[in-house]
Amino acid sequence: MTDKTPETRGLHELYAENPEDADRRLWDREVDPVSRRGFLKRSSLLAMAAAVGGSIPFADRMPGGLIPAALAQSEEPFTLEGKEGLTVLNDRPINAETPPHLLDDDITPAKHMFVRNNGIPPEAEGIDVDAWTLEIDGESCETPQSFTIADLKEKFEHHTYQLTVECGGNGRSEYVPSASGNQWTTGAVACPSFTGVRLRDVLEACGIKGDAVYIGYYGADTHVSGDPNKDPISRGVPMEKALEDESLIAWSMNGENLPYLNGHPLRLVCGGWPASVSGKWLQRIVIRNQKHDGTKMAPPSYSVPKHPVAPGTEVPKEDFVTIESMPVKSLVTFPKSGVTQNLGESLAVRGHAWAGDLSVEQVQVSIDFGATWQPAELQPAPNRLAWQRWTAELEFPEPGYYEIWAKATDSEGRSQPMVVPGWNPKGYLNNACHRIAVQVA
Ligand SMILES: Nc1nc2c(c(=O)[nH]1)N[C@H]1C(S)=C(S)[C@@H](COP(=O)(O)O)O[C@H]1N2
Ligand SMILES: [Mo]
Repeated sequence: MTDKTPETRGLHELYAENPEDADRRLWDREVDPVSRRGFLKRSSLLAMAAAVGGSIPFADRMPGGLIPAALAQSEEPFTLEGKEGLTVLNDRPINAETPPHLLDDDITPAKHMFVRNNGIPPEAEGIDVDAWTLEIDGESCETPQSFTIADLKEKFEHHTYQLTVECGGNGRSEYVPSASGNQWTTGAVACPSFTGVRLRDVLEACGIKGDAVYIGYYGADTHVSGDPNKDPISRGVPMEKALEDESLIAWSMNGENLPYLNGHPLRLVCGGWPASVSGKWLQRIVIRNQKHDGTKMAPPSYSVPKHPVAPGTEVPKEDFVTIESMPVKSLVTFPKSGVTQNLGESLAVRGHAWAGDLSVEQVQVSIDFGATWQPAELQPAPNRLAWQRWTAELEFPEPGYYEIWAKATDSEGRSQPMVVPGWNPKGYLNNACHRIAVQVA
């Protein structure tokens, strides 16, 4: 791992002494998370240092809530490097989602791909692409091997797929009682084009023993506590998913290096499943003879109750199942919610729909709060596990306030619910219909 900068060492020491107190002293600040400009609620020192343009030697003496003058006196809103227009939900660690109208592109540009970090990313300056290695081992690996990125590029065939990656907690903010975790609305989803080698080809080159059932990943990010023995996250997928054509070890997104916050220089991408299985800053993959037992594999992480439960129910660990394929879902990406439309003119509406491992069979739209539905035009996916474009032309009968609702149905006949679906303790899998507002004048 890369060396820690002085300011992170300060933070880690504070955590070691008294995590609660360190948290309160450094991060808890009652700043309105929406209107705050410049500085962020519970900012991490790394983000703060990046924002002010250098390390902060006396960071541990900064009063909680202090907005660095470098930011307070700046007209520029706080931005994440390489990201534009994202809503930052949290920055310890950094988590940011994309407003729906910025997801309108067929292929999500890097600047609009959401960021979900469970830990502290490896320091950007410390990432040496030429020296980066990927270890393949685990009890069900016949011949453990280590590959540089150049080895991967040279030894295996390259493949490019557009892949939908959606955080399992996308939509969490709508659950009542609320679930802890990032309060994603609709923007923890993206569908960029990834290039890399097939996970299958690399695993097969190392030999998969007959008893293999699962793979697990490890990344170069570190636990927020600073404890080097803890992983921020280490998840994986069953062998069948790992061996699919579209499961990639990728170095490139949309023809460029992966963005730093999205896992540069190497990441796993298993489209259609909770994006938490797509390990970033990928350093090691283990082939397991049992279900992977890394951090955030055990319930309640990325798990839902086996059977529906009443909102607020406490669910025993043994009653959970791990989330696999994500449910059918769609977004209205054009126009932006709140537009004004002239009466008598038709409105071109569009968006995307996706359905985990399945394809989308139909998208319907409604302008009368779901009383009647009309079919949208639906394009096939460019490849399996990529979202599908839908379009519709809508006419409005009279002036006033309308909502456009969109509803997708998957290839097995399951549709999106109009209301928030089955409550679960961690607020996963909210695939309720997306809607936007239109004023017709
Ligand atoms: N190493 C590592 N990989 C990770 C994570 C992480 O925190 N560390 N977060 C996971 C989760 S929960 C999600 S939703 C996706 C987010 O990918 P993105 O930040 O590129 O959008 O990465 C996954 N892979
Ligand atoms: Mo996630």
